Amino acid sequence: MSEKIYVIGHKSPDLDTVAGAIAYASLKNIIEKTDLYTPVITGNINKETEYVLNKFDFKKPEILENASGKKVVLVDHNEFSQAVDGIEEAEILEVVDHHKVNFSYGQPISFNVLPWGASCSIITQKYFDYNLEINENLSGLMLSAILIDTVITKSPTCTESDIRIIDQLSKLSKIENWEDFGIEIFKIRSSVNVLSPREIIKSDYKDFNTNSGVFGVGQVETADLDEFEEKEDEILKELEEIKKEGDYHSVILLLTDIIKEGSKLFVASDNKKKLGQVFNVDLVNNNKVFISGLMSRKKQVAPKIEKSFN
Ligand SMILES: [Mn+2]
Repeated sequence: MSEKIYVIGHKSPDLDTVAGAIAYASLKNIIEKTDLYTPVITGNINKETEYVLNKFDFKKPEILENASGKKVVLVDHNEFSQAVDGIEEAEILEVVDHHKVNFSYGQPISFNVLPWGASCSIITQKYFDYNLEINENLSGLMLSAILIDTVITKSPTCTESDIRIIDQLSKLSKIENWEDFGIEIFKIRSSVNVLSPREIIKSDYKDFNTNSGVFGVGQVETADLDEFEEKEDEILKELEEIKKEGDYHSVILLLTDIIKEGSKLFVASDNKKKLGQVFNVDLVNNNKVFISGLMSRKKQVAPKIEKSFN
């Protein structure tokens, strides 16, 4: 028996990472006429991912704790700081992603990065390129992931290609009104009453390295910011805790309101003045502030902080 090839997304798996691993493993198995490609995840999945997997009849992928010595394909990330433990000792065969590139590897590999709104858009396009059929459930799964990653096309990361693919998948999955369907998934994501402040911050959370240390950014999209009002103080306290534990210079939560199209920024930071300057707001006297039009961690938050703290 040949060795399994693990298709895996980033830590703190979100829907695009999980759906991307499932869809890409299945595509690779078809085109290479094998069953060695196996979708796996780095840890527990969030609520909307569980909901979508159930809805479209997919099993939750197994958790791979450590990739050391294993063959892997990376989807939806390329930075080692966001990858499964043991990645330094893994054999990386391929990367399919839509994030900024921070990757170097000692071998020539297939490296597919496009500046699109979701990994699942890139993977859907690959199915089209190979003329492969995408069944109703797989279409629904990938459509859901693209809707979440592009904030129902409202994120500045969303491209014309994503919108075309959303339309195509919506036909294939027989989900006619994808906007309503997107809001349905976001409502599940932000039923906050049952979530602890830490779960809110960590449900979709990423670390970034700079010359002046590490910062972390969590993001939660919601159809109603007011739902979070009662938890704001606890969220700020928890950010301070996480900052201490992880030796961060800053930890940030973006609560993104998909209807108002802006985000409330919550911060714990050693340098609130500098961080405030990044966004043109006062964070010295306020640990939270609403910024209109701020929707994307990837485009509007992480690169700006990296630039200013490097
Ligand atoms: Mn993604």
